[in-house]
Amino acid sequence: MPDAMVAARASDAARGTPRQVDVAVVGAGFAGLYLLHRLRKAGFTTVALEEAGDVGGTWYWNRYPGARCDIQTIDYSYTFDPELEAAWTWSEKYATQPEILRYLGFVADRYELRRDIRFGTKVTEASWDEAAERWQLTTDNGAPVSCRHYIMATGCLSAPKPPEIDGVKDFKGEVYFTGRWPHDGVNLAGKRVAVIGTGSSGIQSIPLIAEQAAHLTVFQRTPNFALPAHNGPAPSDRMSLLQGDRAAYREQARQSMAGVPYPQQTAVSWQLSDAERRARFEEAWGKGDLVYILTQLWADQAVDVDGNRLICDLIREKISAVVKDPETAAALMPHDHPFGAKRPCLDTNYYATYNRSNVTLVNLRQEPIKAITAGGITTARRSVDVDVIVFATGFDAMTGAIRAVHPITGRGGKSLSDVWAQGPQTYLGLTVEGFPNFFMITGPGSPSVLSNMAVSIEQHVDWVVDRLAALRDAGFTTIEPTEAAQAGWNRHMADCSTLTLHRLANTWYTGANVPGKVQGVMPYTGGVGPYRSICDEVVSRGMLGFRLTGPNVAAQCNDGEAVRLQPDVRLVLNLLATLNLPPIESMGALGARAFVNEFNKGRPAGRPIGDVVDGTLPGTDGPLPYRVYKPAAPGPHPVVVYFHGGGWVLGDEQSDDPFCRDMVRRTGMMFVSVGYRHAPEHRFPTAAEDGYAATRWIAEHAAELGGKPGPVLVAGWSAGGNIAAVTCQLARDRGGPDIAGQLLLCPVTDCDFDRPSYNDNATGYFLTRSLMDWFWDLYCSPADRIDPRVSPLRGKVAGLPPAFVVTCEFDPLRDEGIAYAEAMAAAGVPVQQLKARGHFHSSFTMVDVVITGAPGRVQMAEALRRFAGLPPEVSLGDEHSHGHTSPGHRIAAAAS
Ligand code: N01
Repeated sequence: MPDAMVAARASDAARGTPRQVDVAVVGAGFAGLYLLHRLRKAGFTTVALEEAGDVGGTWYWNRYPGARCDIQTIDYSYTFDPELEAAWTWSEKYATQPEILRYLGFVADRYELRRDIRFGTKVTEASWDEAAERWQLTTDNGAPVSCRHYIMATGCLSAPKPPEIDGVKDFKGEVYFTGRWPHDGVNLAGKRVAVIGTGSSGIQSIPLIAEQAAHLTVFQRTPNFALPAHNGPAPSDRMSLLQGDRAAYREQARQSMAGVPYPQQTAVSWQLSDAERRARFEEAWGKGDLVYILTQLWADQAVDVDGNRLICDLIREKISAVVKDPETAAALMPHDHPFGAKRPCLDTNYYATYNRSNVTLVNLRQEPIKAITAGGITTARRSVDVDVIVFATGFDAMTGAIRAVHPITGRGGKSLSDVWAQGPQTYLGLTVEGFPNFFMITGPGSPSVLSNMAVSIEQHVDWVVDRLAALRDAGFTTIEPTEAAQAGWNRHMADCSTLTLHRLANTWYTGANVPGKVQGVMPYTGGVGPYRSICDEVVSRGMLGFRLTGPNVAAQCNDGEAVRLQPDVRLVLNLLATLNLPPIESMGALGARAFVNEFNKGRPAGRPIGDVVDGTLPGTDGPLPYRVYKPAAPGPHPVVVYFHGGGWVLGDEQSDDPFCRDMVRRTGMMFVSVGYRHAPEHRFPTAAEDGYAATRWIAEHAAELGGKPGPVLVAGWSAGGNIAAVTCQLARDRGGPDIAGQLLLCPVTDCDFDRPSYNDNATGYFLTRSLMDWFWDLYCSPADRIDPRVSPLRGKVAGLPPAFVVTCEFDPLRDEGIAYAEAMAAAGVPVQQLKARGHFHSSFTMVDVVITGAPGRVQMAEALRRFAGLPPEVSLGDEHSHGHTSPGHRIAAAAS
């Protein structure tokens, strides 16, 4: 219904006439204020409904002693107006809550925002009125509101979590919640105080409460990592970067992973000596900068448990150096989660506070709270009498802020609570299918709390307001994501959650802190810059995944998924695209080899294993080089003969080094990588015959090489997969050697270029159709191409060893790999397939770059162990948990 008719109908209404606006916003914190400013500038009529008595959002409510931001304030600021930036100077590196609240008040005054905010007003219900195409809101204060668009700027941590402890009502003393601290302060002097909870709020407030209280007892369920803030003036190095080129500094933040302008680390932990790692750690510890220590030590710190554990150990050392009582120190050391998987805290004198004589730590893991009584707190071992209890027990995060605030009813009477019963479902973290014209700022599914909120809020608000303006200009009155787009985003979210270690901790990020809440990683873990580019891409692809309607325009729906690639594959391909490399096939064979060598130098070094030994073996026409990769555990180990990729033209026995090392670590088996001869110098069937000859020699000399005598296994990637497959056929036909299993990773199996994957993935995924053409031309004449020694799909496939065949969705070779697996299975060969969704030809060999390839390599390792008759345990490497495996982890693992 057109706005004018709605307004006319509304004006007829009697008492309680709704206030008509284009856009209603809930919340007047960082997000709500910027929204009001942008909406007004874009010509929309607006109102913000705010429960509090003034602006500030989280900074209005969280007034407990010690409350500060944990992102440096120069970064935790609005950047949309250079004049605003020039008009405000922060007094400290980490501003206090009162200063941040003053800043938000200053912003509200500067842009005269308060006139559009209705304070002291809670929305009690929001319903989508299908006929009017408007949201109808009721409130607990004043007239209802009718709006075309409804935007939740409710923050992620605004719904405090009940303490879930029996007897709170019986307590006769004072009770405070850090998230709802009295505005006129609390006098704790001379009182016996209990603090329950040691998250950021507890850790920030405990040192200051200890200074006032007669005695402070801290009830800790889970220790958290805390780092000294070293507060003071803003660091001069950061200030000079900002002042040197403010625009570039801000832009770098917008494109970064966490919303703070730091570069991506490239050195991996195992490339650094103990001394180098310690030096990096000490520097970070001295800086007092959460984002720095979370991102700048080594590249694997946030994605790999081994790289992460190094930091955990160093922090635990720091704790034991500060806390004098060893038992207290031990209780304060986190062991149950990777560093960063739960939000670490910035502290001032936190650990040292436990050296005070008026502070006691109660370890609830050893003595859980049984009840709160009239006089204090009773644990399994003692009763502690207190005058005051401070609950620093956290929030029903992300969804709580939206879902629990008020009933939201969308199209067809659907309730948001029901739609989210199994966890939040969103498209881009901004919208929900079935809820037209409904938006969330920093909602679940967006980077939000895993980023500098100020940067994410500006990006969200800009995106939403720009879209609303564009819709209005085009005559559209509704916007809603499609089911397919939302399902795709949820898959992408699950894919992203395998990138980091957040899934391995019980936190409010996963909903694990609220009993009964469905668990899964709620914020987007793919990074701020990538997220921004996806949102932009959705627009440039014609509002991909949204249905737009309007009274006088044809409906528009360009349905589809925003991201079909695995998140890290997308980053790799985008990076390659920006390099604008000439096609490999234009370089000539020598040039291409030189290019691949250079390219490989830029990748992370392979991981340490037991031993690496080079040698040569007698081939049919002379020696062939090989490289043996041995596990650290004493042998002898089953032997895997490995053939590298490179289209029969490129690479050598060392060129898949990270993959071989990774598989050795995961399988506990020995890999012998063979340097077979290359085209065009040595054309078909040299590579195949070299592969077969090498396999036979290795099988015969397994013991000399340090391996286990008996059947060998073969494995190979790409053209190497081709050689492995051919070797199995030749071994069957030529009387040996005995091969116990074959791992074929994206193998070439046929000379036919007509299968769909050759067209679907002809360009854009690094291995192109044209490059494959070139490889074939260099290796094999057209007449020879149907020979099973190069097209094993055309050979006899019965009687082959059991196979594990991996194919990647975005690979020209996908369909011929699947065809080979199916042909073998049809011929009675035991075959298992891994059809890797969202992956490209190089996904699994780009170890420590394409992190989402790790679960696939776990499956490959399991298959190889099974073929070798070994028990199924595989070293999960970056996959295993620090003790507890959260359901979120299981969700993520299942999704990949
Ligand atoms: O909440 P939390 P928070 N019995 O959930 C414990 C942001 N923030 O308010 O871990 C006993 O982190 C709970 O124990 P466990 C920041 O993003 C930022 O401190 O569930 N204990 C945990 O120790 C932060 O991450 C700043 O075992 C119970 C604690 O209470 C987020 O807000 C400052 C319990 C809750 O920790 C939330 O921080 C403050 C029970 N029944 C907050 N229930 C800045 O510096 C819970 N706990 C910007």
